Amino acid sequence: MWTAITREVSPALGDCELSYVPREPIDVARAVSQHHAYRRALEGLGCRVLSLPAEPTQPDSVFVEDVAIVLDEVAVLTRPGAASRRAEVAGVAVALNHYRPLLALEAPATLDGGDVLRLGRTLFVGQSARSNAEGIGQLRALLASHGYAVQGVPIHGCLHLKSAVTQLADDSLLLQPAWVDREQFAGFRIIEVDPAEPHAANVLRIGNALLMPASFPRTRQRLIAAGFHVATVDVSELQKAEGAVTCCSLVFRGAE
Ligand code: CIR
Repeated sequence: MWTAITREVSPALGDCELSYVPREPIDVARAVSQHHAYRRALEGLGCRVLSLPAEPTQPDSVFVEDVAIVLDEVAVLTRPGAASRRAEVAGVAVALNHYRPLLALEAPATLDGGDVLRLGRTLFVGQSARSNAEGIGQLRALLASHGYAVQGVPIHGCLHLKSAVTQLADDSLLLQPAWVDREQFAGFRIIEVDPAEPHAANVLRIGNALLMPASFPRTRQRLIAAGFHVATVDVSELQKAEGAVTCCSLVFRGAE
């Protein structure tokens, strides 16, 4: 059984942080209903979904992925790179405390969960504007005794590592070659996003199931042609806040 921790959309979503996406008006009511559909999609893929209440003073708090890294053995609370997002950690920590022993990164470390791609026992971490060398170093030190390697990965032109690459199956990745070097992932079968859909690399994998935004039909077609089953969800208003599908949940095994 999978558990997914989510947080409902803040009424302040329009005041979100933005880095590589131009600001445009966000229809918060529509974002709320899209997020509702996202949670139903997670249930459809076998998750028990926890919905934390909306945080009116935390515009980006729907993007729970950035405040923790949940592994089988422990969870690590991050110190988000955007100062405006640091208050989001505490509420998710209360929820996670029921499922895993908690570790935490400390200043001057910064690190966003969106930069962390776990492939087997290696955590690849994007060297982004949000995740600094101290953050990567602290993560490495915290997880070494649990048998994880932590490896920094250069990225350019996007917010997080998982904007550029996510996992499709044990041996397969979906990747945007303009934002991350595919040579970083030697040994994996790599499918590239369709060039007309630069933001399409963010796919949420739950077991053998995949979920991606409805707005990337060409990339989805590539995945179907490669033999994958891919569910879709319309997250257009969350995409205006520079979010996609992995960022809205923390999915992990366990807890009935
Ligand atoms: C931010 O800039 O922090 C938010 N507006 C978007 C965060 C998206 N997080 C993610 O993809 N992991």
